[in-house]
Amino acid sequence: MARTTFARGALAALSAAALLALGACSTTPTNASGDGGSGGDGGSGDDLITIGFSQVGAESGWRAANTKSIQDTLTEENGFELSFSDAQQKQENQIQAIRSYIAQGVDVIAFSPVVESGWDAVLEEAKAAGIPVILTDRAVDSEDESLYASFIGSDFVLEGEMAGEWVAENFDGEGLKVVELQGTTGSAPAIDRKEGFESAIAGSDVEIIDSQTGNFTRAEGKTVMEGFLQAHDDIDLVFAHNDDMGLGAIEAIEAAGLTPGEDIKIVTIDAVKDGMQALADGKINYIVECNPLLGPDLAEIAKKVVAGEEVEKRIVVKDEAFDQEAAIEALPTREY
Ligand code: GZL
Repeated sequence: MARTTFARGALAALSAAALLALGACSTTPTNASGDGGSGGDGGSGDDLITIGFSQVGAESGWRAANTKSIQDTLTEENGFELSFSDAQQKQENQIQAIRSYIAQGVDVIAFSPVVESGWDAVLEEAKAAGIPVILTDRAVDSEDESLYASFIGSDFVLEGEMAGEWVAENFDGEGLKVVELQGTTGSAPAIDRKEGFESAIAGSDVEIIDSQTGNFTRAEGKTVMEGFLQAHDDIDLVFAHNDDMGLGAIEAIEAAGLTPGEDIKIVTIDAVKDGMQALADGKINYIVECNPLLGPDLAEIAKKVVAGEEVEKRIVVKDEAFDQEAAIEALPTREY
């Protein structure tokens, strides 16, 4: 299934063309290596796009794959000088990183906002400094869309709907009791996946009997699931907002002497390798993909933005879904 609004091959050709165009009208480099310099070529050649990227953290297999895609794509040979920071899932660290990129005078800033709210002030500072900002993966709830040039990411409401539709189609009429492991509180994927799942099960007799954040991590997903198992003796299914929390739930379910995928069904979102292996093994029952390979799209949009070209405000990454048979088939060639 086509993954994004760009076909992969066309994207590569466009990137090469953009790189040649940039070489012809080299951007005056700004020193993004953090030594406080401004102007000059920063010793990295004078036709590289300096880009500052603030990453959420390293909380999940999805995030590791997303970081690898960005770092493997935003390379000098592709025309970039990348400054990368890991915010350890703290908004204040992302704001600090964005301010440092502004001070360095990079050509473009990109980031995946850990939560939706609280970005207007720092985005206004970037705008005042004339530095375009690209959102990847997660959205911000800023009213003023001029604060960012483009947002590249999946449709999280649709992902929640795809998960809920599978549950309703397979279990409506059975009085199914569901517990929900939510992603990071206040994050776009947690808010939207919850919304989509609830809309898809509306009208069925599927009931969410408990819901709590596991912050997208395996450890916290396990801890919350242990609490659910102590509080409820009628859990039929776990809806986890990402594979990692689902994998933590598997550990808790097995420790309780139950069989994941059978005694308690599990539905997750991401489709990273560990989750797909659990699906192939029958411990997870259905996974909705959230493709993390955003590096090529980000590179293409960053080149266009720096070249002053119009870009799409919203680029929706296309996702698919997997049952056990599809997972077994996909695993051998899966990129992440
Ligand atoms: C989704 C991304 C989420 C993943 C989690 O685009 O923001 O964050 O679903 C990750 O695995 O931690």
